Amino acid sequence: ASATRDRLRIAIQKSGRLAEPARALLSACGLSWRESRDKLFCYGESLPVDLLLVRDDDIPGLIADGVCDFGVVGRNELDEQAGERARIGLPPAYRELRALGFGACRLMLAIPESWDWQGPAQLQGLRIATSYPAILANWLQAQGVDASVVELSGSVEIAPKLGTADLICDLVSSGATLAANQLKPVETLLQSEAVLAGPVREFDDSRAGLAAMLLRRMDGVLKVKD
Ligand code: PRT
Ligand code: ZN
Repeated sequence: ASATRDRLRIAIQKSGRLAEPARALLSACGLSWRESRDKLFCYGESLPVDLLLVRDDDIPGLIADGVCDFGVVGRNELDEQAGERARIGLPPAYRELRALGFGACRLMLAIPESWDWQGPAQLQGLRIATSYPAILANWLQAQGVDASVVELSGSVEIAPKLGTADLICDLVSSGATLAANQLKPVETLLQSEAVLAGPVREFDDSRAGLAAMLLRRMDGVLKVKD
């Protein structure tokens, strides 16, 4: 549970694919910040809305712990950590509030180019490398397939070549990375994009009004972009 606060805190990626578009969106909502020297915390000037610049992986946990109120993060990361929480019996601690229209990609199964794809039943008994073990395990269960999930934090696409897995489950945008590794995409597990994530419960302090205003402005900005 988060302590009472009178300023909103939004976590965004410090650097990476979502960093610039997240800032641009929040700027378009009328927010501005005084840059701090360490650049991890940006103090809101136009409104009492501060930024925390972090790794994308940390954003769901920061909201769950009440350290931040909102976050801009890929749906893939949010769903993965929600699945992980559910697996260990924790209640939902954040939810997707808005889809933001940037950072689009798909979480896909990809197999060696030389294979014929006959459907999920073909995965029985195989090893699948991924950085999204919870989403993959849920999908396999829904398909009624028993395959082993090999969790890797990076360079998932070279696992088949190294022999550590038979196929992979990874994010794809252009598909160039798969092609460069002689892999082909065959199934989409998740359609992802950057989302605004927020707490499950309503605010009961002055953040409530600020949050409502921010969402209203964001809806205006997102509508103009369509
Ligand atoms: O440092 P930090 O932990 O914050 O950053 P990160 O390296 O974990 O994340 P980053 O910046 O790479 O990605 C942030 C988010 O961008 C992801 O969680 C996704 O929601 C989204 N996104 C959109 C992508 C891609 N597109 C994407 N193409 N994330 C990763 N990729 C990878 C893909 O897996 C492949 O390896 O980029 C490579 C190029 O993709 P292709 O298909 O164009 O070749
Ligand atoms: Zn990351």
